[in-house]
Amino acid sequence: MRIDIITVLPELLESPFNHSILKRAKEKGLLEVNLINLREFSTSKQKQVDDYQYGGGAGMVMMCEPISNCIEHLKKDRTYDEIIYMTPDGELMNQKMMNTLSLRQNIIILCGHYKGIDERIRQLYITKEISIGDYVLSGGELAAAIFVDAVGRLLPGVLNDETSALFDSFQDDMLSPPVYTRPETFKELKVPEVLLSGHEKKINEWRHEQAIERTKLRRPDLLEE
Ligand code: 6GU
Repeated sequence: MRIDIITVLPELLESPFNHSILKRAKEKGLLEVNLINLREFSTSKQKQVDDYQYGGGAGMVMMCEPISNCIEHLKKDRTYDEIIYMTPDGELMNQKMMNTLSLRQNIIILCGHYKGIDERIRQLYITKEISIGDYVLSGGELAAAIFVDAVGRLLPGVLNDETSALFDSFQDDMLSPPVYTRPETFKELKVPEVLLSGHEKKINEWRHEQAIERTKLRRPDLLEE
């Protein structure tokens, strides 16, 4: 998978993909992340990318031309399966969406800033709009980083048995059961007996029950779906 991220703050995204699982994904050639500085596609001398909004009101709007120039430039080299705009008024990100998008080959992610982007860019180019939650960030970059992490770890070959995505929270619309490691007793708290039993069937049953219990308590909305 190749992800091209269009941003006015490439520095903000230089580190997040160079550690742990995503680093391995890149080293294995399974994931390529490119940062594109939107300012380089501005046609003005001052490298302007935003302007006052028509109709008045506080807050700048990201202009059409630099974004259009940038996307057209990228499209010369390859076709994109998806051009995603990260925005608080987009569709709420969830695991199902990540599973689907992890099957794409080439993706552009456009990070919004200020009051957002000119509506015509959304009409002309954007194929999907994603929000990471009901709160407002100062820009789409950190949301884009979350997207790349969530999708990158699902690419075939990225995770091994130890880190398998099969049993993730949300993968079956359920939260994960509690987990324990050594020591057996910590500050008088014991690891549940069944996990020490070596009885695989009982352990799996216990984990399943705990997952249901935890989901009922914390996220009953997941069970209703
Ligand atoms: Cl994708 N962008 C911004 N700026 N704020 C957000 C968001 C995205 N998702 C939730 N809040």
